[in-house]
Amino acid sequence: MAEPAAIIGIIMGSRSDWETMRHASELLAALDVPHECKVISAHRTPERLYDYARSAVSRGLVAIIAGAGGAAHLPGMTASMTRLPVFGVPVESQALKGMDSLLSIVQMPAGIPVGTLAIGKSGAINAGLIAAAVAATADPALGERIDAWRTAQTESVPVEPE
Ligand code: RP5
Repeated sequence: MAEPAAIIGIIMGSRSDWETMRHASELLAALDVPHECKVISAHRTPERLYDYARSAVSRGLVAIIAGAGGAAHLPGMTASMTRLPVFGVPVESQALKGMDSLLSIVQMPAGIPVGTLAIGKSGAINAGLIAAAVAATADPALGERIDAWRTAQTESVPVEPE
């Protein structure tokens, strides 16, 4: 049977971002959300970015997760070319530990929003959860899977530290 069409796009500025961004993908897979993962650099492949962002609505995506590090223009440039919600994940950089990525992504000018998550793995997981929550507004069964995921998380927290 054919794979269902992706409704969430995960894009990242480099293959080196995959170690962080795979956590968003794994979260969406756990919730059975059809998604796609692409390497698209705002600086190195600007035309690939243009084509991706411009076609996102017509291809049926409902949200985009964009992860990048350093001079992290990918989320903002993506948001400038689509009305879809864009969630930015600052990837931890070697030189500045992701503070550069965070500030590059979070300080958008009024009018072009990027929902900015935490630096690194936590941000990638939460980006997956937020994107899934967006998709769940039109998919009650997905909403129930998110509720179940949250319940399992709550039940996994021990009362005692040892
Ligand atoms: C950014 O530059 C990417 O998002 C990545 O986090 C960083 C370094 O990229 P590579 O030099 O590892 O390809 O554009």
